[in-house]
Formats: sequence, C-alpha cells, structure tokens
Amino acid sequence: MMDKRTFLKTSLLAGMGIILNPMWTLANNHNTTTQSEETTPQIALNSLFTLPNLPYPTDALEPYIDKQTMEIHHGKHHATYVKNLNEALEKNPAFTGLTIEQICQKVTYKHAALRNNGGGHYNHSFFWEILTPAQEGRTNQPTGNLAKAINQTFGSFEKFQEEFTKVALSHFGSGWAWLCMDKNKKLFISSTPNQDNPLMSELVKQIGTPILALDVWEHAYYLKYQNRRADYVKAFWNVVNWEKVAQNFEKIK
Ligand code: MN3
Repeated sequence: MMDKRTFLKTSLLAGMGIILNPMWTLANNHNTTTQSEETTPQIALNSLFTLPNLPYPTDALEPYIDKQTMEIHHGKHHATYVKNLNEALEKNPAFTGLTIEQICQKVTYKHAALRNNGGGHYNHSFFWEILTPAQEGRTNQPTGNLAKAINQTFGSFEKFQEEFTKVALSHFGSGWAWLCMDKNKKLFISSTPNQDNPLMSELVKQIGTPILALDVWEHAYYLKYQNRRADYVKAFWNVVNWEKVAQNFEKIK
C-alpha cells in the first residue's frame, strides 16, 4: 500500500509527465535506435574541412597570375567555400565523414549548398596544386607517359592546348575547364558550370577523374585581365605544374 506521502509524490510526478509508461519507453527507444542506424554515419562527426595552404607564396605566379588575385581567390573565395561546406555538412549528416571526393560523387541537384561549396573546395584545392611558378627558359610541357597519352588522344601537345583553350573560352559564364580520364582510361576535355566537376556523377554529362583544371570564373582573372579571358588562358600555360599533372595521371592510369 502506498502511504499518503508517496501517493502524492507519485501523482504529482505523473501529472508533470515525468513518470514514463515502460511500454512507451521501450517503443520509443526502439524507434530511436532504428532511426539512428539509418541516418547516423559510421565515422565520427568531427571531420570538418579546412582551407589548405597554397603550395607557393601568393606572388609566385607573377606576372601570369597576380598576387592580389591569388590573395583574394585563395584567402577569400576558397575560404568561403570551406566555411559554407562545413555549415552545409552540419545540415546533411548523411555526408559527414566522407572525403571531399566522395561528397562530390554523392551530391545531386537536391544538395545545392554541398554541390556549390563541396565543388568549390575540391576544385580550388585541386587547382592550386596543378599550378607552379614559371621558370625562365623552360619549355612548359608534359613528358613521359602523360605526353604519350596526350599525343595519342589529341594528335599533339599543341592540338591538345588548342582544344582545351577552345573549351575554356567557349564555356559561357562561370565554370571550369578540365582534362580528365574516364573509366575506360581515356583522356577527355570538358567544362562544367559553376563549381560542378567531373566527379559529380549525378550531375555532369562526362564523368571522369580530373588531371588538369582551369578556373574560368571572372574572380580568377578579372583584376589583371578584366574581360580578356583569352589572355588569362594563354598565361595559364606558363604556370601549369606538369609534374603534378603527370602524378595525377599516373595515380589513376
Ligand atoms: Mn575560383
């Protein structure tokens, strides 16, 4: 038998909704477990992305790409993509713990923030690495297996350059030009709008792994070249890091 004091206490707590029906608790726990198995990723929720350092000083690509453009492009534009990517990941737990490549492979038209900022982070991180300071008297061309593959696919290095330049110049508005390898190990040139890239298999026509990239957003060249995208693309060939491009090629060949 409950004494009066216990009865009062129990009634009060029940009235406040604090005493739980054991069946309800079980059902609720079961439901929670099922949901978390479906939506919680296996990897810890701590792998936020950070802005990578440039592999050279901001003035190292002068006179082809100017210091101020590099400062703003890396320190402001790229930094903003990283910040917004991390915010978007908090709202999309199914993407947490994935590499940036995996995020790009998984995004669809439904994930606008992840698509734009995940793409922005991948594309710029990739772009900084395939650039390098120009060297006096150097013929800046690929060598070895990569040179052979370019010759086989496009006829010659000059024809490849022409084709890549044509794609970079004819891309309307903001976007990227790419040299990629497809799943049959064949090189191809393409362009993508905004921050899309050829890893985004749900979104692009030509799927592939990037080897070389060129940012053709106006923010990449406007301070120095204004509307003259052609001059910027021409200058780009002086600062391509063909050693790095060859490494990208060898990794997936
Ligand atoms: Mn850019």
